[in-house]
Formats: sequence, structure tokens, C-alpha cells
Amino acid sequence: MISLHPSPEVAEARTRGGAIVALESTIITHGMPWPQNVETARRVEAEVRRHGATPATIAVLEGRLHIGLGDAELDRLGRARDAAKLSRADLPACLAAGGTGATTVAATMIAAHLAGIRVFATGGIGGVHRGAETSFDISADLHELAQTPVTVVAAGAKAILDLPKTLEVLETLGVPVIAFGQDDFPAFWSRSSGLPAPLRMDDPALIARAHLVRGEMGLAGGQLVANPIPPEAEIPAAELAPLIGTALEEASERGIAAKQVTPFLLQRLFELSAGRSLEANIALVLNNARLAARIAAALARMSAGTG
Ligand code: PSU
Ligand code: MN
Repeated sequence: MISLHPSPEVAEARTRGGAIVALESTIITHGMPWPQNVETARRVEAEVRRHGATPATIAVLEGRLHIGLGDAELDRLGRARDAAKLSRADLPACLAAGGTGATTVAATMIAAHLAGIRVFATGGIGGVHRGAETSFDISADLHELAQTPVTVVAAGAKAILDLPKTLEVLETLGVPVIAFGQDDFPAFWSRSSGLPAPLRMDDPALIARAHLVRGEMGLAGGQLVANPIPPEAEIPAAELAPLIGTALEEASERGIAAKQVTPFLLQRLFELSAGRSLEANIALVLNNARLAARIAAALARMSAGTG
């Protein structure tokens, strides 16, 4: 069995059967610029604690799989310019080689499951890219949701992706896509994508119960909870559409491919929107951390027989 390196607070929470929320690290190294990345990571952890759960930010540092990072480790990762982006295919290779890297949604789900953590909060998941009919660019995150039993709370997917195709692939893979508190699938910066979500739940305890029922039925895979951005932080889709167009054109002109596509588009959008997209991004991650903590707390109560 691979050895895990839990932080002291995660080790303590595991012993007591307390609620734990996993957090990814690619959002820190490849999703936001320094220093807002480290500041946001700390605020997200604080938000999880404030809502009664223990945060576990996951990353690989010098070949060790960390489940929960200390303050200095978080800072080092946030400043690192050479951290690898680790998805399902890269994670074991990085551990074998003694490398350092940040985990994507897919790799964070794998690590969380190994550590017995059932709930994970992030900003946006990877999905089917626009033009996937020729590029075949579909994030490994979608396949991970189909095979690893972790409930992932995200604000939907960014409009850099093809949202209808992303929902189709999730349906094909049998992944429950649950909009929280509304009928529409949210679109990251906007509360609505204009597309109906396949499922809707308004109560974190129901989401926790649905997670348990999947396990009881022996079904592989997790759930995607799509939590709309708070109304005051929303950016109208029309405002970002031209910027997304520019970023996509640049990516194609420069021949950006494979693992570089998502980080390139995210960084260009932050630059092109002069930080506006970053502020919204921070607000929605905090909002997802809150909901994930409530789901994790409900799961912990149910597992202890007190819920
Ligand atoms: N989408 C975002 N922010 C992110 C990512 C996606 O809005 O930070 C990151 C996540 O770590 C996600 C990864 O798992 O990008 C997906 O990369 P790819 O599309 O290469 O699978
Ligand atoms: Mn890809």
C-alpha cells in the first residue's frame, strides 16, 4: 500500500471519524497567479474549518503524497514555478520518481479515496473542450468521476469548455450531476448555463445520503455537485465571451495542446479580464468549500449513526 502523509489535523480527524474535505492543488499552481493562489488556498481551508470540517489540501512533495499541507508547504507550492500538473496518468510516475507536483481533480479524487475522504471541493472541473470532435480533448476528470467514489463540489464548468458535450459525456459515464438549490446547471462565473441539470438537490444531507446509497449498491464512481456562484459575485456570460474567444484563438495559433490547454486558457483569462475573473473565482471556491463541509459533516453524522 502506498504510504500517505496526513497533516496532524487530518490524522486527528481521521482517528475521531470527523468530517474531512479534500482540496486540490492544481488550482494553486496552475489555476491562479501568486500571491492570490496561496491567500485563496488559506481562506478556503479556514472556511472548511469554520463549517465544522477539516481541510486536506492534496499534493506531492518530493515523492510524498501529502493529505493536508502545513502553512510553509502551501507557501512553497504556491511560489513554485516548476510544479508538475498531476492527473491520473502522472501521479504514480511522480511518486516513483520522487518529484513534486500539484494534483488535478482526477488525481485529488484518487488520493482522497486512498485516505478515506469522501468529499472534495474545488472551483471548476475539467471537461470536454470546444472542438473536441477534432482534438479529442476530454479531461480525465470526467472518467475519474465515473470510477472513484468521491463527491466533488464545483461551480459547474467554465465556458472555455463545451458544456453540452461535457454533460453528455457525464451522462454516458453514469455520473450523477446534481445542481444545488436550482434547476439549471451552473456555468462557473454565471449561475446558469441555460442548460437544465440532470438532478437537483436542495439539502446537503440528501447529497450525503445519495453518496452512501451509491456505495451500498456497489456502484463505482462519485457524484458531481454543481453549486452556483453567489449572486453578488456573478459575471454576465456576455462580458467574458469575447475574452474566452481571444484566449481560444491564441491557444490554437500557438499550438497549445494536451495538459497545457487548461492552464493556458485560465491564465490568459485572468490577464484579459484584468483580475475580474479571479475575484469571482475566489468567491465561488469559498462557497464550494462551505457546501462541501456541510455535506462532509452530514456524512460523518450518518456514518456515526447520529444523522
Ligand atoms: N478548471 C478551472 N480551474 C482549474 C482547473 C480546471 O476552472 O484550476 C484545473 C483542475 O485542476 C482540473 C484541471 O482538474 O484543471 C483539468 O485539466 P485538464 O483539462 O487538462 O484535464
Ligand atoms: Mn485535456
